[in-house]
Parts: sequence; C-alpha cells; structure tokens
Amino acid sequence: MKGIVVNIQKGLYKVRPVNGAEDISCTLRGRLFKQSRTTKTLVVVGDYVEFQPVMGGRGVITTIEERRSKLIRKGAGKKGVHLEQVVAANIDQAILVFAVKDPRYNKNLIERYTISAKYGGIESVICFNKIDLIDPPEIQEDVKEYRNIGYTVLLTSVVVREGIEELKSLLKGKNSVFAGSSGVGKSSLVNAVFEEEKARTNTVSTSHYKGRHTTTSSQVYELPFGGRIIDVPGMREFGVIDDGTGIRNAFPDITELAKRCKFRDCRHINEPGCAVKEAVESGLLEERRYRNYLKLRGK
Ligand SMILES: Nc1nc2c(ncn2[C@@H]2O[C@H](COP(=O)(O)OP(=O)(O)OP(=O)(O)O)[C@@H](O)[C@H]2O)c(=O)[nH]1
Ligand SMILES: [Mg+2]
Ligand SMILES: [Zn+2]
Repeated sequence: MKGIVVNIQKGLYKVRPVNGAEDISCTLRGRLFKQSRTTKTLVVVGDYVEFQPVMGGRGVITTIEERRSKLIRKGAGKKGVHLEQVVAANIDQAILVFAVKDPRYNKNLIERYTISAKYGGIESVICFNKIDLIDPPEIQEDVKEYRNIGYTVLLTSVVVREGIEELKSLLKGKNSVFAGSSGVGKSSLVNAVFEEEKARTNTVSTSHYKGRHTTTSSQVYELPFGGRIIDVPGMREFGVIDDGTGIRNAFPDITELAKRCKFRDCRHINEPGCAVKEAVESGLLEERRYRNYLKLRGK
C-alpha cells in the first residue's frame, strides 16, 4: 500500500494511505531502520512510502519514494558539527513566516530561506505576520523590495484576521510548508486558515516566546479546498545548503544586474565596470543584501 507520512514521533511514522483509509502508525523495515540511524532524515513528513500492514493495526514501511522537492537546512548538531537536514518533502511552495515584531524578522535570514527553498525545488512566499503589532508603513520598504524582486509577499495578522483569505487562495490546491523561527505564528496561521484549533499554539503572552518551541513535531493538514499544509517546529538555526542554483535563483535582481558587468566572469567585488557594485553605489541595490549575497556565495 502507498501513503504519505503525515507525522513522525518517537520512531513511529504516521502514514496516511492514498486510498483514503485511516492513518496508520508504522515502523521502518529492518534495512531502513538501520539506515535511519546514520541518515538522520531518511524519512520525513511529506514523503511517499510503500507500507505493509502488520499485526496490531500497525504497518511497516518498506520503501521510500524519491522526493520531488525538499526543504533542506543546515542545523547545528552535537559538538558544533553541522548536519544537513531535510525538513519536509514533496512540497510546491514554502510559506516563509516572519513576524514583524516579537520576534522581529531578519532580512539575512529571509534570504537564507529563499535560497534553500529554491535549491530544493520550492517556490517561496514571504509572509509577514503579526502586522497588528506595528504601523504598516514601518515595513513598507521591505515589502516593496521583496515584491520588486518578484516574490509574493503577504501581510497577515491572526489577531485581527488580516490577509488570511489571500493566504488561503495561495494555498489552494498546493502542497505548502509553513517554515520559520519559533514563535512567529506558523501554527496560529494554520488554525486561522482552518478556522478551528487544529494545531497547538503558544497562547501565553509573547514576552517569553524565545526558544519556546510549541510545535514539537511536523504535521500534515489536508485543506478542505484542496492541497495540504505542513506545519513544522520553529527552527533555531537555518543554514544554507546550495550548489549555486539556489543563490542564482533567489537573487534574480543580482543575476539580472550581473549581465551588464563589463567582465563576464565578474565576481562583483572590485572589478571595473561592475554593474552590481554600481547598483549598490547608486542605492538601487541594498548594501546589506549585496553583502549577504557575497557571504552566502562564499559558502
Ligand atoms: N499579535 C499577534 N500575535 C500572534 C499572531 N500570530 C501568532 N501570534 C502569537 O504568537 C505566539 C506564537 O504563535 P505560534 O503559532 O505558536 O508560533 P509558531 O511559529 O507555531 O511557533 P513554534 O511552534 O514554536 O515554531 C502566540 O502567542 C500567538 O498567539 C498575530 O498575527 N498577531
Ligand atoms: Mg507551531
Ligand atoms: Zn560585477
């Protein structure tokens, strides 16, 4: 039988059969189980798997299908060793959730997410949540900047229910992952979309949100209007994994400018006739973005 992994907890994989039957708790077959001890994210939420029913109403996963797309990050492992981690598989778009306040977004982080998404074959939507906490003009410039680059930018508030209908129309018929730091409101947005408490959120006042990790395991939710959402736990660290395709595609503005550099192999550092540097000097390209580009390219 075939199914999709909808939740993973304590070595148990909850699989939703594609034929519409009830979710079934599965373990991994011997060979896969062995592999899973060395490959941390051998099976992730969103993976399509083959499984066989066994005694006690459980199942055993026998094969994992190749992933069509994936969100990957580099996280800190034990003793500072960096681990490549697949966050979710088979997704069309990442709804990258950032809070405009508590905790305030960081533009370098937005860029890291968009690169990794692109590298994994996923489109990004930038969602600025908690807009009830600020005056909208405060973030107008950043919103304009990302829209000019070509991203869909959403402004949402769960509290005053703003931007939720727009979010719903973006989610319709697609597989989306809600990614972002802990406390930005991913699970709250899931609940707002469903208009019911599907996911547990941190309802305590936000002054102690930091490191609070309310969602502890990824969960798939089927949308009543087609498509599904994967709500994932907040990520403390989001390091980029890329072979160059992610950065080229996530910085289309710089890729476009680079076509006008004097030298075809221009590194945009100190070469004469560099259109990228000129754009920074004339204020067309934000200096911070340019520096982050160089930094991420160097990885
Ligand atoms: N003011 C305001 N608060 C919000 C909004 N959305 C979420 N919050 C609050 O932000 C806090 C964190 O929300 P969660 O939905 O649990 O955040 P999360 O991103 O799922 O966090 P993790 O599960 O830890 O990754 C809660 O106290 C929410 O009530 C919003 O639009 N405006
Ligand atoms: Mg959550
Ligand atoms: Zn150049």
